[in-house]
Amino acid sequence: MPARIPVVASEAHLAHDGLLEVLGGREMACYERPARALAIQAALAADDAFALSEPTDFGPKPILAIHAPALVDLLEHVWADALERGRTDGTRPLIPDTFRTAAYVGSHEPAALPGGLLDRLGAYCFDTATPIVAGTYAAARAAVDVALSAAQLVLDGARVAYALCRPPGHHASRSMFGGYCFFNNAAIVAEQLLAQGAGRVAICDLDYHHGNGTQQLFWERGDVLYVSLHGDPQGAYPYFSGADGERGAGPGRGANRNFPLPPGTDGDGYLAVLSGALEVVDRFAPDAPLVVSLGIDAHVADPLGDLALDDGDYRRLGEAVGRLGRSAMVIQEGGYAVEHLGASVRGFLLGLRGAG
Ligand code: SP5
Ligand code: ZN
Repeated sequence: MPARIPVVASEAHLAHDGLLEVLGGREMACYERPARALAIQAALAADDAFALSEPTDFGPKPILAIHAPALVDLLEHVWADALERGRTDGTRPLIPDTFRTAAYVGSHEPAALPGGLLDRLGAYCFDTATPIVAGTYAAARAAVDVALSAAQLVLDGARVAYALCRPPGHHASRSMFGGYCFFNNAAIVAEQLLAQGAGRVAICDLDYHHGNGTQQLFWERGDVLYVSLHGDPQGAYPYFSGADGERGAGPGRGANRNFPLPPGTDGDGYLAVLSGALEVVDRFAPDAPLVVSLGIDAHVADPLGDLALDDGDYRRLGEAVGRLGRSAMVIQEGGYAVEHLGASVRGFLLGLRGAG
């Protein structure tokens, strides 16, 4: 029997709950909810091919290698600050209502930010779908520890490890949260691999949505390759990034590759594009384990996506990545068809590890 696949998970995400989002002018229960991670954990715990463990505490330092201190500080203190100032009664999540967009700031920098942290939120957030509650900061910190712990297991010899991160990360950039994401778990892992001696790290992002945060973080970096398959931003969130022509800049020129997919793309169509993306990874020749940002929202049943993969296709995706013959750490991003998450993640990981 092949070695069991390590799975790192934390319970801290359970308190990132009671979430609401505003979509299409409607307030609704947030799609990004604890049941997602619970479903994945239950499916993996029921199979002895997997070995569950808890994360170790890496502290704030690896987060500050990727994110601005002001963002980390804001996320840590905004809930208590809003309570103290009587800006919330604590029964509703915090969602910014006024956004400091580039056009707003214009040329009259530097703008003094308001003292109230709730008022400040819109200077660091890009959507109305990323609610903050009392447990959000601790959950986001734990998700980073989950990702770093899984990475450590691969560095220690596992060929594949899985980080059950919640909240997800790939929409978060240096000074901006959004898209259900607060800290960019995959980017933090990539930076950590470099700090531990790697020279070239590749991130392969299979979430349905473009990882605008990851792209932005490494846009001018030649030491991190970012390759993403996603719904075409001509119609798919996050709308303002993810086109094929976005290839990076300066030393990062060519180290960013986007593969937008038309609505209705099925498993065969996805795999055909994926093989081209994996060739880009292979040519980049990373000298560190592969970092996979895995979303399950390309699934046909996903309420936010418009692609057409099924549970079995995720095993084929894992097999395709496995054929690179590299070790890999898989980091959970999105995926909202809760009843399909367990089987799809399990299939991906088994496919990735391979039979042997
Ligand atoms: C990590 C992740 O998957 N974040 C995704 C965030 C999506 N946020 C809301 C997208 C709104 C798109 N509206 C599409 C409605 C389709 N019925
Ligand atoms: Zn997504």
